[in-house]
Amino acid sequence: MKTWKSLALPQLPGLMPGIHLHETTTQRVVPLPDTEPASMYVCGITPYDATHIGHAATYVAFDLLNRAWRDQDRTVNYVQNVTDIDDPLLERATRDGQDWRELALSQTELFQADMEALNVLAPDHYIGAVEAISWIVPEVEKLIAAGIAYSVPGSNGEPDGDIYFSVEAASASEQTGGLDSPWWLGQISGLSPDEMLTFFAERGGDPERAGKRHALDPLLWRIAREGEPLWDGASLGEGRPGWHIECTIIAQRFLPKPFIVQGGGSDLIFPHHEMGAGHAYALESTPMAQHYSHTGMVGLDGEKMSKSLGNLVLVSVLRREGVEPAAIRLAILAHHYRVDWFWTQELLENAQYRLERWRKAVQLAPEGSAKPLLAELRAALSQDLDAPRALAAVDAWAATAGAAGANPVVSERDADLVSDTLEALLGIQL
Ligand code: 5CA
Ligand code: ZN
Repeated sequence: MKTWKSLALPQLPGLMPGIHLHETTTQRVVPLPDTEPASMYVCGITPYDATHIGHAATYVAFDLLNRAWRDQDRTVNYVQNVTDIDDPLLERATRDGQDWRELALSQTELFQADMEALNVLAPDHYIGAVEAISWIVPEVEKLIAAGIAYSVPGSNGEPDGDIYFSVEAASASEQTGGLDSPWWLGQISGLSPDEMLTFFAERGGDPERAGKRHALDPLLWRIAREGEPLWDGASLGEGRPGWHIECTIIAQRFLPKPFIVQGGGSDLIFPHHEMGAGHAYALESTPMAQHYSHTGMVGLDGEKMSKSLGNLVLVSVLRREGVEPAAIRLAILAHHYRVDWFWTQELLENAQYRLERWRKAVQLAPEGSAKPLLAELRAALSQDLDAPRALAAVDAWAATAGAAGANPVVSERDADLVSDTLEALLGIQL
């Protein structure tokens, strides 16, 4: 699938130090490996509605990592999917009397325009689930042959032949260690069986489906139903893939095995990333990713912002209202990526004010001030992408640049380096 356009990154003197990132599995901030290429998969949108601030915050967070890696002069291989076939997309299309393909295409285009406006670097591979179906089918066939996937008989109006992943068959008999050991249920999320059941039911799973071997077994292949789109499934029969296997196969096809960072919002830890890791290990006997990283949830009016609840602040609507995208990005960056936070109008006003202050300050950049600021930003971002600390450093620098009574020598070179630093590391254009 075509992706969006990225601005060329300014070259900065020196390099970002070693990057440390929070690891969901161990709940610790740990150094990232420096193997080449730097590789990352971030779960993309399900395109049935427009990009809201929560989505944007997740992609801006991993954009900071992408920029940090590039500032280390690393080659980055960044893959993102688009879940352009799934139940919620079909339900919305049916509700609105729209063709599901048109809905997916129009919302994907809008997402790309939003990402471009927010100065999020484009992925190197942007892959739709539909594009991946012919790659998925033989992998599900392999899992069946290995006894790790099985067909469920029809019952209660469900047809014969849906294929499920057996979490018990795929699990290591002993829970041995960290991410470099065989997979078991709970390896990524650390959740209890009860917690898993709750999240599974809330997030697209079907614990009650009759005929499954284990309530938490996730769907790999949904056999065709009347009125639903279907694809050739070879020996599986016509149908469409389950959610987790799509991301697994796309990641495995375009990234090293294992790749470095699997990212997404914290709502994806379980079951999505847990099951994806299980599928990957079952197929390749190697872990999917070395590191799982998750962003906090953005909310509005006391609730998580979500398409299903409808409490949305849409990036495209703010843009249409004339809000500058850089201000939206700065409002996002004012929060550490791991915390949950709520969007308010005041946050946006503060961000606009901050942007103006920085723009004025850069006209007065004191000689010799840019390099220390660059070092501070690198230190902050290399420590778990600490954007609030980076923003505080720029604020402090801006305060000295504009300080009343101070009469520093204003330097154009420093102004240029500050602008380049903010653009390259924070994605903020002054
Ligand atoms: N297509 C799947 C992933 S394969 C999906 O979760 N799509 S989504 O459109 O629902 O979400 C897209 C990305 O935004 C995911 O990484 C998700 O974790 C993240 N996200 C969704 N809602 C929020 C929110 N309120 N705050 C922060 N991130 C969010
Ligand atoms: Zn995903």
